[in-house]
Amino acid sequence: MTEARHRPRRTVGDSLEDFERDLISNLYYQRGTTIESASGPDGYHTLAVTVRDRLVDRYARTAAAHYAANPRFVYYLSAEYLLGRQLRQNLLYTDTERWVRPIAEDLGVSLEALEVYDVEPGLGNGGLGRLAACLLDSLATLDIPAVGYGIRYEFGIFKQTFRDGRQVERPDDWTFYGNPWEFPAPDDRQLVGFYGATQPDPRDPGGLRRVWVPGETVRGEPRHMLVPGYGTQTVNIIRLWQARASRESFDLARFGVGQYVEAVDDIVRAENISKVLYPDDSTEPGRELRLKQQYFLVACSLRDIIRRYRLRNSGWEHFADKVVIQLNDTHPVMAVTELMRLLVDEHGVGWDEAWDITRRTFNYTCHTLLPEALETWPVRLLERLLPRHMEIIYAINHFFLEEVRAAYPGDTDMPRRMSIIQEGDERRVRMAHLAVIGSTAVNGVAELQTKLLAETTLHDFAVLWPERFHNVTNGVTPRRFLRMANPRLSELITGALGDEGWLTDLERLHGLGTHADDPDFRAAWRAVKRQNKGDLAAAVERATGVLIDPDALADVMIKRFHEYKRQQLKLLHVITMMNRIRADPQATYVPRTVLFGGKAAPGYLAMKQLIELVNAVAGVVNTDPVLARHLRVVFPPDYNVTKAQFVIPAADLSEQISLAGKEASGTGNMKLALNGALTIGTLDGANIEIRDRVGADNFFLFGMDAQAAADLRRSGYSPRAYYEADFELRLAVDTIASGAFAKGDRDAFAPVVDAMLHRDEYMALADYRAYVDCQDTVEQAWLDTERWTRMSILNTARCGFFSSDRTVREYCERIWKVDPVRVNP
Ligand code: GP0
Repeated sequence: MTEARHRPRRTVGDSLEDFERDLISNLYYQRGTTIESASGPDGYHTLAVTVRDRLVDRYARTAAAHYAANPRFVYYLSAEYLLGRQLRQNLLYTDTERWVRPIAEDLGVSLEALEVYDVEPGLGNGGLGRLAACLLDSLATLDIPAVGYGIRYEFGIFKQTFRDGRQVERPDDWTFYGNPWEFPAPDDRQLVGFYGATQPDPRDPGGLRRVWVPGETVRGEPRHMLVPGYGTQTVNIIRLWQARASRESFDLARFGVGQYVEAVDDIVRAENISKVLYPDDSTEPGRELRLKQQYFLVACSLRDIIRRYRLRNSGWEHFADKVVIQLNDTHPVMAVTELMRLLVDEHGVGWDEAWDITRRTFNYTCHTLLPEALETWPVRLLERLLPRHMEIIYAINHFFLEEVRAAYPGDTDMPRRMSIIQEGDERRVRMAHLAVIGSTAVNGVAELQTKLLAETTLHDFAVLWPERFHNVTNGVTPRRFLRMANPRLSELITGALGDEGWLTDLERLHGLGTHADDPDFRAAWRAVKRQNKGDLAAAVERATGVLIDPDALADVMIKRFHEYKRQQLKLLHVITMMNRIRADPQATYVPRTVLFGGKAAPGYLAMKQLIELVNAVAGVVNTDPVLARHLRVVFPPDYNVTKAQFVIPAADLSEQISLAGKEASGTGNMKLALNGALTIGTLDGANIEIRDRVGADNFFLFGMDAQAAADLRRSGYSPRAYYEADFELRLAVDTIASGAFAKGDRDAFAPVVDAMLHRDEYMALADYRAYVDCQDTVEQAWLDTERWTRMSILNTARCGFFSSDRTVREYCERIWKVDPVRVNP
């Protein structure tokens, strides 16, 4: 490895001629075909591997630089990643698009036509998975030695289709045509145990060291994908584990007596572990297979981390200096117990030293304020599935509670509240408690959420260990969400600022501020938005058959369907607009297109009904000649990263209307504002920080703040009272109840009406009036085109803070304490 002759050299040329030669050779030798007979997938795969090879060179040099420097590494553990399409990204990061265009043109194919084969790996649900991808992008861009670990689900997030307006889920067979971006690394496979029993270790009689004899073992095989940095040589990797049956799983005896199917039972069971992503966002289904997935990820990744540590280090004294592990939410928190087990049981490190190493190694990010999103696992399940880990949890808890009792002598309630074990009919393990106890730093993802975490969910911990609590406000990568998604605006920005430096130093967007008052620049800004809206209109028509007017106000709500996010509030506004037009068809209205995008968890019936209602409302609005003159409602199915990249550049208005105190951060809010959409939003999550930066004049604020919402709840909230008191609200709810969206069937949406009037868990009705009035203010602002454009420019100009580069820098300085390692060209 250190010998010069073994050092990676540049093996691919970097001229157009080299690229073209490699393309033809890859088509011939990798796909076994020629230009004359190549299919679309042949073309895509060939282009993909040709671009990929440029990154392999950089990766080899990165690996060599890291090996030589033996630096401190960041290991990011996440059950979800939403990486988005790879082809355009890698063309941009290798600066080869300028060659591909003319070559493709020569051959009579377009890049766009090949791109349809570029399937995005949908290995996540929503914000949490996309954040993981943005952070990896920024880590590489900032030359931080880092590896992302995850699961290679065979089926990612389901594909959403609509049948009669109802969400129908189809499997996401994303590897069907093969995935040219990943490299198998079968030599790095790991063995993972489950079930079985524990016994004393003769080497440590009566001590804490024990032996676990698993009842089942499964292999984890890694594949990695390359994660290039922008404008730098660094290429990091993400390692995704796939479950494979261990060699002994094939039951020869059964095969021999003709039980062919039964003979592979164990293989099927083992390989099921990485079969499918759980499609629940922010709710915890708590099934055994999910816990198996979590432990599988953790066990494989920790062994790999230790393997990598030992390449250049020995002993354990330096482990926590060379390794920092970030736990993305509670999903990988079993890593805390697994590292203890590896150190104590397998490597004979004493408990106290092992605990010190473990605690120094881990940090934990909490992404929620919803109690139902904080995972707990039944003790009985853990005892069965991971018996040794349960013992270790008891031991950790024992020492922890001693500390609590010492800090609060005589207080019996405190140990009960802080314990890792939640007592009750069914005793459960609180993963968030284990995470905080086992970590050096705990962070929230926006200022308000961090504050509320410390005041509510994790209050006792924040009092005991205030130094552990940090805020690191989320960010988004400007490469994917501005440069790639919005090339026209990027060009305009680069023209105004003089160079592309803003792409890696997003605060430079401030320089656009002075252009906000230049009429020519404003006109150019508007022209870009108008063109983007034209593109979107064409895509929406293809997807839904509905024509939309590119000059109408593009009002978008794109996110998972969840009650706390309040799509129902948006819908009440749509119905109110409808009712106003019907009441006075001759009046003038601001033309508006309302675009919804998002999936509901397959078991979340209330949200699936709401999706059905959105589609039903769209059906009525779009086909009524009077309504459709002013208003369109569209809901293209299967919202994902690829579609986000189409919608976000075309948006005028960004809907961020969660009940204050519920949305941890939001990141779509940042992407939209960065692309010049104005936000209508509550004081929730990162909305607050966006408003602070873009200025109150350039943000449409409405509704209760978190305090007012909590007060209202405490005083006994009655949605009915709001319904009775507000004529337009009553009319909107009654319109649904009347069956107007179900061909007169009053029962069809009765559960939606019932939920609004009798529960309204997230107090949409309480914020309705403020919201609708604020939408009127939006329309006043929209009519003043020059003013709107100025606001739009200022949103982009002042959102530089929300780059994930800034987020990663904060993690590096405050939590990870890591330094960059430069990779030479
Ligand atoms: C939070 F708890 N988030 C969870 C979860 O299970 N899944 C998930 O996507 C999201 C938050 O809801 C968020 O506010 C946040 O910005 C994101 O995590 C990244 O921190 C909006 O998606």
